[in-house]
Amino acid sequence: MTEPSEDPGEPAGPPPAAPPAGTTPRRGLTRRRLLKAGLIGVPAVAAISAGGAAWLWATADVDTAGRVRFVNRLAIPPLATGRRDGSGRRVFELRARAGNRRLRPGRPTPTWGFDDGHLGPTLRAARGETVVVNVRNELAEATTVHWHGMHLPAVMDGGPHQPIRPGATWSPTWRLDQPAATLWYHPHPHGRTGQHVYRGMAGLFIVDDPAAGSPDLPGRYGVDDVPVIVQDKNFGDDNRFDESTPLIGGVGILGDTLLVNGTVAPYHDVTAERTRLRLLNASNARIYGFGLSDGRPFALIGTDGGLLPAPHLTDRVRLSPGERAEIVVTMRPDERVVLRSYPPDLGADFWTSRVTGGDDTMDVLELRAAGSLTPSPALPGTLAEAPDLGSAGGRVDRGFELSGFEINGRAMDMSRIDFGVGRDTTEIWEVTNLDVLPHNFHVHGTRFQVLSVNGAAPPPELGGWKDTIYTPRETPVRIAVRFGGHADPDTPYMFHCHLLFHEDLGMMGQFVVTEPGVLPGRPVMPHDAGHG
Ligand SMILES: [Cu+2]
Repeated sequence: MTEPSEDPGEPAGPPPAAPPAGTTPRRGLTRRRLLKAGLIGVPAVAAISAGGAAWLWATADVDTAGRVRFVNRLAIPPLATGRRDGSGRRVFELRARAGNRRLRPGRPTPTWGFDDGHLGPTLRAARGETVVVNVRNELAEATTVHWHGMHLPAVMDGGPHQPIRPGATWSPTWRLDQPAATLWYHPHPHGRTGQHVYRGMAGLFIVDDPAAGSPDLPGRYGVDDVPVIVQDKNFGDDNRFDESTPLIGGVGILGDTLLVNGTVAPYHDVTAERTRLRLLNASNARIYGFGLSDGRPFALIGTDGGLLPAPHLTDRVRLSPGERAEIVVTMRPDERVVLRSYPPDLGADFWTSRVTGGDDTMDVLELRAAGSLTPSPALPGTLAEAPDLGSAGGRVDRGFELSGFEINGRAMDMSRIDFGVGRDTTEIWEVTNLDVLPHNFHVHGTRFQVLSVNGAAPPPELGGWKDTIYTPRETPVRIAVRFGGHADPDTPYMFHCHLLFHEDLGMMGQFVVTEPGVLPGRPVMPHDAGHG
């Protein structure tokens, strides 16, 4: 546990006082400096001397455990429930724009985001509703807004084929038809996703499903139902985000400072016995192994696509970029406990793990329980129906090999549709990471059931709906993917590695959903689809 520190109170309205820094990562010669020196990259590892390798080994990890003074109240993204239009549709407004945030003492940090210029509001709507989101781009370059985890027509998906030019407004609309889940939105411009997300463009989209007879779970937004959007940053001169991509590791930016909902060194005042945390890994490359600092177990209740069949009591949850987890933490009055990221099991060799964040320990968020806590009901024994798309051992319809920043030997080409799938069909896919490097795998416009991992039945944490899955090296992951009712032979959905550096390098492909017997068409290329 970290020593409690003075509570400076919530920063007043704009312009807020600079919050105390709070973080002092242990690191002598930073990895970042090494990388800027161009010393290392995975291919270069073999070329460096044994002594150099030992030195790099000793300096390549980050450890902030017990070193973060939690002095800043956790910001809660504003909740947006939109307005009703004349047709009964729920209408949201989002403005993509640049901003400034006082994240640390000294100068404000230039950021990007939605509405107030950093991150974005939490959009919330119910299954069965039709939503419209008017996204106005006030940035100086084109961007897109992708609805990660949403089931919707490909033209509404917000991938690289739906750029929003500066000054333009894009108004996708779709009917929400999927179980309650914690989804999110972020830019997806071709080749620039990493930069836009790193600057701060990300927000939650919570789907409710009142008709499903929602189980009795903590549900007071920002009180005992708390968004936890985790991003890692490096700060450079004048408190600017350091956007330089290290050569070491081969996964892109790994930051030494965590922001939760845009807050450095955050704490949250806990006022109920049970608190639900909606964890989102909105980082470019970092993979987290979330746990609690005193080792207490917590209940994992939901993953990417919705609630698990039943709560899973555990003390760790691994999240790769794009993945979400909902956990419920039980506390007693006056307790303090830290949500911490422990070295995640990457399934990688020692060196790769070392240089891709696999040995890093980082304090995330301190939970501070009040002297008396509102009683919370016990967790229900069952939460949702288990996915039922298939079982392991059947035929594999399609295989995906992740290797060399390509999928099946091909890099992303916006004008090439890799394959078509039939509307209202289910396919079994097998995804295998053949690289030394960590990758994961995300499919747009749908959700999937994990059938097996390396031939074995999936562990409980993979027993619910997913849309993004970590793919350890040489470990075939078999998934059953359902393609719903939105057919469009010319507008593709994406499948890709969600490590944004890899995605931007082209580790992505495109598929279309077609009516039975209809062949894939040709994508209509947007004028400004190229690199900005
Ligand atoms: Cu990757």
